[in-house]
Amino acid sequence: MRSILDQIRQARLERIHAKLQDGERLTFEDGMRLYQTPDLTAVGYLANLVRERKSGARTYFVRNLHVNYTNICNKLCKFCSFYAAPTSIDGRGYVLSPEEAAARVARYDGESIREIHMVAGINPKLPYQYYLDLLQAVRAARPDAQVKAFTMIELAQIARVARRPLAEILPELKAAGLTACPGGGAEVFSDRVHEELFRAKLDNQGWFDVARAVHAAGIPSNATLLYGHIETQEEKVQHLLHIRELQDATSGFMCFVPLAFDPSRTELSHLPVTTGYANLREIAIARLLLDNFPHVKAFWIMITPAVAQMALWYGADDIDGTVSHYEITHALGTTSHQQVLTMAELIGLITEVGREPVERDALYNLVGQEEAIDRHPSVISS
Ligand code: V47
Repeated sequence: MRSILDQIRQARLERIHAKLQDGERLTFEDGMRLYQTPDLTAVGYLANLVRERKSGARTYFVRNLHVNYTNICNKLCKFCSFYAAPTSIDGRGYVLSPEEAAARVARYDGESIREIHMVAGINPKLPYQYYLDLLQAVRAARPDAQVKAFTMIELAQIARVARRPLAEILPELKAAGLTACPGGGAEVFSDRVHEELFRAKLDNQGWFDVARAVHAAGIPSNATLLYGHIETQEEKVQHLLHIRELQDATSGFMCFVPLAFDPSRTELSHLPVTTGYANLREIAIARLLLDNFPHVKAFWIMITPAVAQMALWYGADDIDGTVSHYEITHALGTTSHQQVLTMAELIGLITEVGREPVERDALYNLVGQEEAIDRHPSVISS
């Protein structure tokens, strides 16, 4: 009978396996090899070794909800179905006032919410004070929840309208309630893809500069990769290595989130949706290349609960959360557009596959326990 070691040998992953056993860092060539082998079981086995070394059987989840405060956006990214252009006259564009955003959050009064995930379009009309008021209003409505808000793109815009350097405004945003930042806006760090799909958006170097400033201000963040559109395997490996390099410098990233591209209602609607195979492979390869990231997330809302559950054996140790109200996209290839999981469903998904559910807050502190294992370095120092 063929063992997993035979399989690793046949997939020509022996060298990578040996490196992982020795705690040696993987290279660009290793990343390419991982993409080129069709044997996902072998790649997943390796990713699971790293996952278990870092987190054991623990699978993190958070009781969270999403607020998208405006869909008006001047970046016109070809992969996005969420935005309404500032010039659009179809009436789809909206902006939530700080009070309206607070009212959305307050709707969940009586339910335990630990993280409010707040991202939106780049709306050129919003002044600096709006963002401070928004944070304060949401925070006041749910003082028990932490606010994880604003991608690097939004932060660049906030500094632009404030007409002040980021290093100056970040402490003010923090004082107003900003606890952490989500990973979005990174897309793929490739000048070619930037030019093709999101030309008007902050360039790759700009994203890194903002992330560096955010981490220097003691605000941890996530990082993402948007895959499944026009990117190449080389570009994805480069993307992961760039992020790994920045993490070496700042230690400010908590979690990596591969985001599966949903082509529906976008300018790229002719492209197919990503497969379960591709989604598991992205998670596994990210886990293997990003040796300095504490966590890798399976974002169930995009890849479906069924695939996210499998991902817990392919490198992911975080399954996001109960997520109420996600507007950016819907779960791929589904007609149900399931956007909420109850706690019981989420915990059931985790335990069914022999993993241990662990409730966390936005900073990966354990909820309901005195001690925070896995506390993030930049959180301790902040
Ligand atoms: O930057 C836009 C992506 C991101 C599409 O940090 C799309 O925990 C798929 O930041 N298909 C925003 N993705 C969302 C984001 C995020 C989401 C979940 C978890 C976390 C986290 C962060 O959504 C954008 C872009 O990469 N996006 N359009 C689309 N059609």
